[in-house]
Amino acid sequence: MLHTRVTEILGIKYPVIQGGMAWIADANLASAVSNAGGLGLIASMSAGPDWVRKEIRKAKELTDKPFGVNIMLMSPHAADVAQAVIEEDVKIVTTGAGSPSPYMKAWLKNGIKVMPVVASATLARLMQNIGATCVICEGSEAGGHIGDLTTMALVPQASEQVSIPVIAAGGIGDGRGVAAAFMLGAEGVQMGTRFVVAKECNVHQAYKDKIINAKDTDTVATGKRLGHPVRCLKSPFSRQYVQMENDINCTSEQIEKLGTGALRLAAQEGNEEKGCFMAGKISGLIKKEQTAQEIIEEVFFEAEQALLQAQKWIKR
Ligand code: TUI
Repeated sequence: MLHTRVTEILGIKYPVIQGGMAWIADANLASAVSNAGGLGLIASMSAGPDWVRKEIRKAKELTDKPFGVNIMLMSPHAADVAQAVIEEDVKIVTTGAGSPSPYMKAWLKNGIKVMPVVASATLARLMQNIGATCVICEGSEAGGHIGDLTTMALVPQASEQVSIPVIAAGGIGDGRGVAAAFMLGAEGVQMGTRFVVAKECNVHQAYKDKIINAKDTDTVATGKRLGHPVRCLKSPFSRQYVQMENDINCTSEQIEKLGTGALRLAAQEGNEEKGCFMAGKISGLIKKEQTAQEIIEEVFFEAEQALLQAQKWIKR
């Protein structure tokens, strides 16, 4: 059993949290992960507070275990969702794609544990200073909106800068990844892509098949020119996007327009031409659909084996 400050603080069995994946992480997936002993998350993405309230109430019916809500700070509805989680008595919030500082005081006053996703050690320290419970350090191997540092470089540097627990994210898809993250200073992990192929994940089957059939070099970071890189699987969409980014005659507005709605097309419709299939660099390792419970139990069995067997390298 891996027991850390993360399992203790969050009241969960395994030190794993599910990524707050837009258009993917709903009450069904979140409750399945929580029931399996991890921390499930509902992704608020760009949805309004009413949708988020509905999913929170659904999750409360599906699990009596802790779960949280991920708030995407670039969303036009971020402030309303930040208030809705207080009113719905959510106990744990993770944030992404920006700084949660405008909402921090209100959340902490209401006893909410806040775990911001950051892409740098500097921001990790800043989050600790404003009251974060843990910090999720996400490397650029992750799917979706990414920073610049890799998990390998970010996690040890952030671990040196903060005393709160570090949760590693980006490029972790099996027990070896968990063991490696722990060696870098993490006390928990976040997995996104591996949970996309969970049986309880309602994403379109084509999305799951694309991850299962992907090889190691099948992801690409789009959106660098617009200043918000997004990692997704290579596809007709990503090829056109990159082509437009490299074309000086294409305006930022034209590129932005291509991306609008592309994630929904992938997640809900499995649209192979126009969909943006966000996924991490670890996609090539993911080979089958499993229940959330099978995923978590397998990953942590492997992690314990890896950590125990690491002793074999030491010669006394
Ligand atoms: O947020 C994510 N992943 C996401 S959000 C998303 S929706 C979206 N779609 C299209 C374009 C942009 C977003 C899809 N995937 N992960 C967490 C994360 N947060 N990664 C990086 C960051 C981050 C970046 C900058 C956190 C803080 C930050 O701070 C900058 C600042 O405000 O100082």
